[in-house]
Amino acid sequence: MATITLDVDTTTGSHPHAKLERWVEEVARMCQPARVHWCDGSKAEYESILRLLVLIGTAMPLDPVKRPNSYLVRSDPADVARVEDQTFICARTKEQAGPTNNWEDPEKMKEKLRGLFAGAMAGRTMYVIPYSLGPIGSPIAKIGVEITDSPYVTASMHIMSRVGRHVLDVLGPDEEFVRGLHSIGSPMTLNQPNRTWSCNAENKYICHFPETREIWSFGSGYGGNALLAKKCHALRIASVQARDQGWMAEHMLILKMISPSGQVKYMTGAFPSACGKTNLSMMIPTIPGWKIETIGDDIAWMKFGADGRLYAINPEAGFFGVAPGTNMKSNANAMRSITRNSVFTNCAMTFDGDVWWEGMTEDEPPKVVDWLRRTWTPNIGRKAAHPNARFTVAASQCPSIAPEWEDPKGVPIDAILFGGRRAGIVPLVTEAFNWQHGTFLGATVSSETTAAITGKVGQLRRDPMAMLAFCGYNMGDYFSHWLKIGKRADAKLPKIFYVNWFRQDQNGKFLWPGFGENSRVLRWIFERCDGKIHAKETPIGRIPEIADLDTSGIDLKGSHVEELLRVDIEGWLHEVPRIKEHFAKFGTHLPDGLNDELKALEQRLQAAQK
Ligand code: O2Y
Ligand code: MN
Repeated sequence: MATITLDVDTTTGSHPHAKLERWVEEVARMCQPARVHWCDGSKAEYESILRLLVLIGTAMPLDPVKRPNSYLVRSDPADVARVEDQTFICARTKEQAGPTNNWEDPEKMKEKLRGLFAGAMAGRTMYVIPYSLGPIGSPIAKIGVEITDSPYVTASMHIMSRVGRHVLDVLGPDEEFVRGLHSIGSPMTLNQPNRTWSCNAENKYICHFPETREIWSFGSGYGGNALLAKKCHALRIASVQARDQGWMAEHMLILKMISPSGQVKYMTGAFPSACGKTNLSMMIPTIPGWKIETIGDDIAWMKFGADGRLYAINPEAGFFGVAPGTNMKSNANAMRSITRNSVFTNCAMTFDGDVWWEGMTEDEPPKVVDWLRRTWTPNIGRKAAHPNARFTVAASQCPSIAPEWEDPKGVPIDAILFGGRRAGIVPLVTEAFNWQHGTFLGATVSSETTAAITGKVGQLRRDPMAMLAFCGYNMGDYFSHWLKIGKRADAKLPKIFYVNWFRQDQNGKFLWPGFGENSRVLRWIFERCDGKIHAKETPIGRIPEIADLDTSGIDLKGSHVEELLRVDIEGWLHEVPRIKEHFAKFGTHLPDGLNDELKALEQRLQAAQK
């Protein structure tokens, strides 16, 4: 085996975390790296990893005046996004993984993975990254350790989570931590061609072992496949921990809304991809006197406090946002966050050493280098940036970040929002009658696909609670967990709402202006939480009275507002069998409460039709 440098405190002898140390040794024996580096999370460490990435051609420093301390990384075209068809939940039985996950027997999968990982890190450095999801020491936070042979992943983990020795200081010898093992699956051998991004495109496996709280990821170095703290730990494994321990791990933004009189409400929101979740979390309201601050843009962990309220933390420390479409109109706070200390992946590069992507500027630049390093000019017939190009930046750099975003006790949630992209029938905003009805709304979340995600436009995809790709167990049981949360005797639960910014007129034009104007809808939600305003009871839920939706100062026809809030009874009756079909997938795991809600909806609609 190669010589291993255990970069630990040799003055005090061996590492105090014997279990962790044993696991690291076991992995090193299997993967045969040239060296082992224990990450301390320091700035110097981050800088030295980036120097290395520049040296090997993976990263390019951007112009230090235009974009100080920032880099552009270009991946292999075969490694540009999460691979859902190669993502597995290796629970003991297929039924435990449920109908929406790929499943493989844990022992069989481990055997395959052991074969793939054997010698996979030869010639490379194996980084050991202890991280905390959530503020260190928070009662809601959890600890994980990722082992990876990718310096890009290590640098990204520095931004996206809280990394370093201080994490180990709070990890007791018997405390549970999630083990994440990652390799790009490309050992360095003699005569190997010099690649700036190595991966193993033919053998990608993103595997979760919920019983043992393990993640094994092979072959990809990109995003959600490789930064194991994010989707793999903070959602798939955490959702299982949350089920077992009575809390919630959700694919939700967290925002704080402040009224002109200084009253505060905290809201979480779950939206499928391409619905503007990051933009909403950093939104600048257009209604005078109102403010939005950001707690998180992607994941929320919620636990009951002693007062019976649900308290949320953002387990992450950074944003890994989609670059294309991000601009000063859609998300000024994101644009201001990424002016420095940022890593960009698969964006285009301008000739003066900055990054560019479609939609970033009103006018397209005359010429850039595209993400595949080719010259790009407008009208060339292809994109300059990859549609899944990303920015990675510390949350602390966001101008709208709330001062309490790292409060260890979390923030008390007043409202939970669900939403999707629907051209018809789903009103601008609907309030659930109660928690069970809200769970039903979440379980039926649907969105019409955009070209950026699937290449197919307008197909309806059900994405319950926006967790379809991220629930680490049977989704039917996940619905039951939601209902169980609502049955806690002393619970003071958030209200649940469903929003749709994407309703269109007969000509396919959006009826609602979106972006900062969405604050008008959040204001109605805010005031409903206070019980200050009345809402109209309809068969699908509670809807604003037209007069209560603040549309002052926007150019919106009265007929458009009516259409945005119209409950299309015939359209909803047509929706019912589609929901039945969706629910049928979960078989006996579908909780009765959701079937009851569906029946009650149908009856209310039929009564309204008469
Ligand atoms: O394609 C990837 O690897 C990134 S996916 C992602 C990144 C940040 C936030 N959300 C997502 C997602 O797919 O929901
Ligand atoms: Mn996400």
